[in-house]
Amino acid sequence: MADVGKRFDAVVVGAGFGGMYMLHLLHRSGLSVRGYERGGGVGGTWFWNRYPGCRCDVESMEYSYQFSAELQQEWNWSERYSPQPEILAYANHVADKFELRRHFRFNTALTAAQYDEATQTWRVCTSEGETVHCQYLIMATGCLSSTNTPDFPGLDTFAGQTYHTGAWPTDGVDFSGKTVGIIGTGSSGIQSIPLIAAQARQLTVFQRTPNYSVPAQNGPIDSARVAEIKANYAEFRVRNKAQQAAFGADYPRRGDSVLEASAEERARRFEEYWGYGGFMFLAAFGDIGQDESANFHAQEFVRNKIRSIVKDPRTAELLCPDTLIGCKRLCADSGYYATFNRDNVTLVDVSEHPVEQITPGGLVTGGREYKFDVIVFATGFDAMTGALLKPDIRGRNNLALGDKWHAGPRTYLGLMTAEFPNLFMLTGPGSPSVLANMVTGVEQHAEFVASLIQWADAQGSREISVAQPAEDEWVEVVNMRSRATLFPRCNSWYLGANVPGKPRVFMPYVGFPDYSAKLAEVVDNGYAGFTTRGVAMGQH
Ligand code: NA7
Repeated sequence: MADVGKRFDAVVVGAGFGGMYMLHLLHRSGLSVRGYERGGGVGGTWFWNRYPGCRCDVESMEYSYQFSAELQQEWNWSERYSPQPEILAYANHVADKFELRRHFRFNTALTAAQYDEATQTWRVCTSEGETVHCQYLIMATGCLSSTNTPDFPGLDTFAGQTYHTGAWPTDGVDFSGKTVGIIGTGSSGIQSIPLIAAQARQLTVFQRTPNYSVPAQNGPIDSARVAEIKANYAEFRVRNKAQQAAFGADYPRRGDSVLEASAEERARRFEEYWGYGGFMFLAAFGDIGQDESANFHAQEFVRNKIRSIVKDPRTAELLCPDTLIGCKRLCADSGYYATFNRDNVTLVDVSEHPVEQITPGGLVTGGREYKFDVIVFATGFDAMTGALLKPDIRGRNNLALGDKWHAGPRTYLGLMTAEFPNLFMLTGPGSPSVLANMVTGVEQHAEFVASLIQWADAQGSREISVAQPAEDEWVEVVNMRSRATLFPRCNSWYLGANVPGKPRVFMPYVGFPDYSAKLAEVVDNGYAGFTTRGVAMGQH
């Protein structure tokens, strides 16, 4: 039965890695906590993204919780990069081990939340008709959880099946004997295309912008390496947290300039890093992310790889990006480019002639209709702000979060936004979030929020908020850091560029170690930038 009027110390929204750990910490510290999750189970991203080939682009030994040494030791990964089913199994294992499920209401989304100044609590409404009150509201709703399906005319008229990679059916999809169209060649498209191609009768890929992809070089996990890491997991974690993106500590990030290297050394180094696989390709030289001419050499290497893999020269050229490499998130694949050598795969460039219409039989682009049994949308997400702005969240003076953020998100540390007391975000815009190992990021935020709540509680405070100047300064810091990189120079979802009408603001904070140092400094200075207020005790 739906709860109406019940009161909790805290409500946590989302049962992904962030929400599960946040709930665990708050419950352990003695607070009454209710969790809401719109999915039917735990796992967040890994609950929804069940498309074929879905796997993490951070290595298995790194993409996991570090708060429990026992958990770290007992769990065994089978591949260097974990496939989605294994990560989902891990999330379920964590939920069982720490008895988290009983605190969550599943298949229940947050629809609205309103702050009540008089009681210093949030009134929270859900899709299932629950209305509860809580002191603290914590949005652990993920950075890539609100799917983006472009508003194609005729979308509802299609007679076949449509699927979005980010909301894949629990039972999977059988493409055998089917004629399939897929729109989108970001990470989800690049991971799923080889597997769909292997099953479908015919696959047509609609590409608006080619993306750079480096082979993941995935395979069975190296058991000797696992033993080595497990023998000293804590130190491994410390090494990783000292990295810009909080992963990849054990393979050298080279600091020298590609521009100063000889042609032979450039070729040798890029080949070595291509062979190692994944994101580390960008660490082959120190200036790929900073300098456009340096970046060009890395681009050329990948373009030449594409040309050497893809047999049809016209298709190869269409697959070659001409943008900065690493500016959009680099993709890690298993056999993506070679898939275009298959007889049953066709690439259609929609950069000049967009998808005009979905018809009952398929879709139209460039004045031609393509017929399909199934259309897959690998069209990405309303990243970072989408899930926060979906519910109607209102702070002081009935201010809507959407109105406050009409020109882009504004936060202090990616954790809170002024005028919305007692509302926290985990890995919100303005924190390293998607530019770092997400599990490390959510753990850091959950621990920070739990400590801040305890600290405020110890002072008799019932309200935590952010001082406006602290937020304004932080927004400037985030902007300044992104301007020192090449990130703002392309149309990525980091900037909201993939969603029509979304304000163009670079959302993540660049650099996990500096961010961690900032959090430590804030704590050392008595949670500088945050303010507390108590009903009984008056102003602090
Ligand atoms: P992405 O990386 O945002 O990719 C979405 C793709 O869909 C991208 O190729 C887009 O082209 C394409 N797209 C979006 N709208 C359209 C329309 N209207 N017509 C044609 N093509 C379109 O999302 P993913 O799910 O692949 O990956 C997201 C992250 O998840 C990834 O970075 C990893 O961190 C995990 P565009 O490039 O915008 O021209």
